[in-house]
Amino acid sequence: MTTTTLDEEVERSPEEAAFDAIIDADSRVEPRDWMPDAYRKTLIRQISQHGHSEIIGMQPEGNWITRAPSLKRKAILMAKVQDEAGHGLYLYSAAQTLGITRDEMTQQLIDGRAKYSSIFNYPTPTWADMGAIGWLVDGAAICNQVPLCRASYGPYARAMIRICKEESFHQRQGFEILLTLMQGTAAQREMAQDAVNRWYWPSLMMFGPPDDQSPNSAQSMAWKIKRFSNDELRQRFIGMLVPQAEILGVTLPDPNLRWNEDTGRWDTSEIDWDEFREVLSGRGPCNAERLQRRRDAHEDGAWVREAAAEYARKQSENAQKAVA
Ligand code: FAQ
Repeated sequence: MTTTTLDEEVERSPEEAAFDAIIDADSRVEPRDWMPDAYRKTLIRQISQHGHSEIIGMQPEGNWITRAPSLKRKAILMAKVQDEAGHGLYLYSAAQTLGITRDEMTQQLIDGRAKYSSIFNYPTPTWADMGAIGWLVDGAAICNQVPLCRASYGPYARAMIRICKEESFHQRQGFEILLTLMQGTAAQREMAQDAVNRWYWPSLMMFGPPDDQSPNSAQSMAWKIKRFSNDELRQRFIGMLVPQAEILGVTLPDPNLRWNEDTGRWDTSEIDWDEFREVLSGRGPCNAERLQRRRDAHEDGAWVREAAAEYARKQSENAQKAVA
């Protein structure tokens, strides 16, 4: 917390006091401002993980671009996957303002040292998975990310505004895919329900561990990076899904799901946190495949990076000659 005792007040440097004042006033910290090392580190961790999630997150849907059931669906899916690449780039740019380079972040990802969202380690065997990803995964992303538009770090908060607008479109296209399937044949309805069954629990895990096992939450909330706890947002997400599931005609795969008037919360079955930990430690259904694909793409793109660097070198050489 930025609240301090009198003794601490005396010891605070002018820079620390200025930083605390920005946080207390709900204003924005900008790259030029002094900030505590731990604040900088936490932001680099969260923003780079978030950027990696967008980049790895292109793969499960990229898998369906060549097999989308119509030209219109294909065009929409391509646009969505391209949006995700764009989100990755805004986020990497925001992280770069904190002093880490894009190369360092990429290296951490392809070496397997960086985390990315657990959700992208699950397979996409049917077209209905495109609907379930849009509805559930983008839905969870919006719930988690709208409050990040008010994060205390300016470049992150501003990147999130545009990202959230695009995620809303993504969520609606997923909902519409599922709605179309649910209004189709019995086999299509079954395919939609099966996808919802497979993505529901992993989408709840996207919000992170329960509050009492979330080591970063308290400090991130004190710094106003996170505005709500993992469990609060998970509850909000369930509340959003319940009426939408009814409109779709799908069943959320939790027999214990019900609104509890006394607690003012949704009662649910226990989330399988062992599965979450397995996925985080690299042993999810698709972890190895996702990382290998990212490594291959990086190696295959080496010639593009070399050509761009050479072009930039020539441009700057020409500019210098023109000045001389
Ligand atoms: N997966 O103490 P906390 C998207 C890690 S983008 C993997 O609670 P924190 C768009 C956490 O990093 C989806 N790791 O941590 C899209 C920490 O590890 P560390 C990504 C997870 O940071 C849609 C440790 O566990 N969104 O979907 C996960 O306070 C469709 C302890 O956890 C963001 O990144 C997880 N699910 O809260 C793209 C949003 N949960 O670093 C394509 C921004 C936790 O200490 C298709 N991030 N961990 O070793 C956040 O809001 C936060 O970082 C949380 C975690 C809420 C994810």
